[in-house]
Amino acid sequence: MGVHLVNPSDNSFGTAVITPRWLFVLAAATPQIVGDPVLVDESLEQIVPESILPGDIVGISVHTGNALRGYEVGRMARSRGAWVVYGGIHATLFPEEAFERGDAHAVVKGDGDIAWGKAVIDCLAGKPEKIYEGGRIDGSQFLPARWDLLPRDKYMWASVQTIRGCPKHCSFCSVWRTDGQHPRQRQHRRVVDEIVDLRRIGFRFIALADDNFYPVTLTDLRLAREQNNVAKLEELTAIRKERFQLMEELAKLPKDMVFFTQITMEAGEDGEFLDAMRKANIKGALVGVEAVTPEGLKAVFKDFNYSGEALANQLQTFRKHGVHVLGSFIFGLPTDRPATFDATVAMALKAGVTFAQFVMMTPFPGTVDFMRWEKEQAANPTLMGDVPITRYWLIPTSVRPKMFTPHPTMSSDEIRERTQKVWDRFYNWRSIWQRSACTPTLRARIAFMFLSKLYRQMYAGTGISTDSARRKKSKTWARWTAKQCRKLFQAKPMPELQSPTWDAFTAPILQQPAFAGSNTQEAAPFVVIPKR
Ligand code: B12
Ligand code: SF4
Repeated sequence: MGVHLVNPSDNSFGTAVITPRWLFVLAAATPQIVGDPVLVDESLEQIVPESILPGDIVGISVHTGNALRGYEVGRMARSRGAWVVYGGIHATLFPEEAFERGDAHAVVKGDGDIAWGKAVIDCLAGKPEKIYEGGRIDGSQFLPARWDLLPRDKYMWASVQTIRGCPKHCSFCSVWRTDGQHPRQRQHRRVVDEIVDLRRIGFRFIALADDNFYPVTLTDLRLAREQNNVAKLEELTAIRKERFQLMEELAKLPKDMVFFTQITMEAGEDGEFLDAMRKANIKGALVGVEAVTPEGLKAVFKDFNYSGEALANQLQTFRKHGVHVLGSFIFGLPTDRPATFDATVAMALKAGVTFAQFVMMTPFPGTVDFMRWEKEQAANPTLMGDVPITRYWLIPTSVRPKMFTPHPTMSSDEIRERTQKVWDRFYNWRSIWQRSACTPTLRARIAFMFLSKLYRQMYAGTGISTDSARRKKSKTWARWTAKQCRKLFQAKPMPELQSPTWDAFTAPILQQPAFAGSNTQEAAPFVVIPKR
């Protein structure tokens, strides 16, 4: 009997940019009694059906974009006699779909760190429950990933989560609804221990897989002070203090380490925070710019962002403090007009963002936009075959439209074509060459240029492009380039690197125990053991 964890994907490139963290966290959550799980990341290579044997347990993670492929894998696994368990954001939001379309035996909703162990034990006993409520566990319960199971030559960046949840409420985003608005923060020592493990095996590029690395703004603190809300102020101050402690520890790690995270633009007002980021080697951050006009920002409930000249200044501030920005922009908002595309790319160039992504408006389940759209469609649903458009992820990718919600003035094709032109313009060789001046050496400059093209190309292969010839060419090109790029990210392993010696009085660490026996009905309670 073996356990397999599968990250489904229609696009396999042989090399991937970022490790899918859930795979290595669930590996840590797998009861020791069943041995090490087999990890299959289909963004590298697709699963080999013959590897699944009767009685095996197959855990599949689905987000909306890969749900259809996930269900295919689940049906295959069940037909081979395996137990099939789904988890991940999409399965959390649509558990019934995993049963109907993916032949599930069980679905874990929410966090899997604790619930997965129970599901495995129940499958072993031949009696899985249908639904496991994983809920939102506290930051202190997040399991460290099993990096010892990571294939060494496949990924460019590893991913480590430091915080989960976001206090904002953007209309296109599900994070605040599924992961909550209360930031769940991991203790800095646990984050650092994991990073040390990764540096030991030769990873120096780490994506901090956080929803929002800056959960407490200066405005939040000021408001709590003005309202004389002592409890709130203490809570916010403690969260902020923990962020600084983390950054202080990151700053002590080998100087060749590079971190990247996701953050709101508000951090641009907080020079102290940005300086701490720079010292901590957090060299870049994805900033959700979304729209460059006040109307656009209002449409997505993101009025806390700046527009116009103030926006350019705010983004430049990151750069001045040594933090590069990957600007993320959305096209297809109801307020967008043909002129918006040019204005956006002009702003991206003017604001000096180092990378940019231009995504097309997609109503993801669990978001305010999705609920609004579903309501509008209820009376007279648009169908594609027998699939309502509001279940677009069930439409085969070859015929799935690129946009789902009609725009008041532009057709989907127009938006797609204009978006593609914006990508082409931002990532033309000349612009990339100019931006590559931010790197210290010629080698780094060349690497920067390849990476920029790879980023654009991977997107063209899987995102906006509808032309299958272009998609195929993109994929072949991306596969080759990804392999070359990975070598640039590789570092010499440092097996001698030690974690800091932590203060014995900091909170103890929760670790998963060995499960007692195969007929255990309840997941054993987590034991508290001192670490180091
Ligand atoms: C880091 C991140 C990225 C990174 C890295 C992705 C990677 N390779 O790992 C980057 C920036 C590249 C990225 C890209 C995208 N992302 Co993203 N990303 C995240 C983020 C912030 C954290 C993911 C993470 O690593 N979490 C840490 C792990 C441990 O948590 P987890 O994955 O949730 O897994 C836990 C549980 O869900 C559960 N679980 C998960 N799988 C399984 C399976 C089983 C069997 C079980 C039992 C349990 C279980 O247990 C785990 C441990 O508790 C999430 C937000 C979030 N809070 O989830 C968005 C998120 C997943 N991304 C999202 C989106 C939309 C995207 C993009 C489409 C954005 C875009 N427009 O291009 C792309 C798609 C990329 C792709 N093809 O996968 C959405 C997905 C929405 C949806 N309904 O599908 C999310 C939820 C954010 C949002 N705005 O709503 N992303
Ligand atoms: S888009 Fe970013 S800022 Fe807005 S709710 Fe989601 S994680 Fe938070």
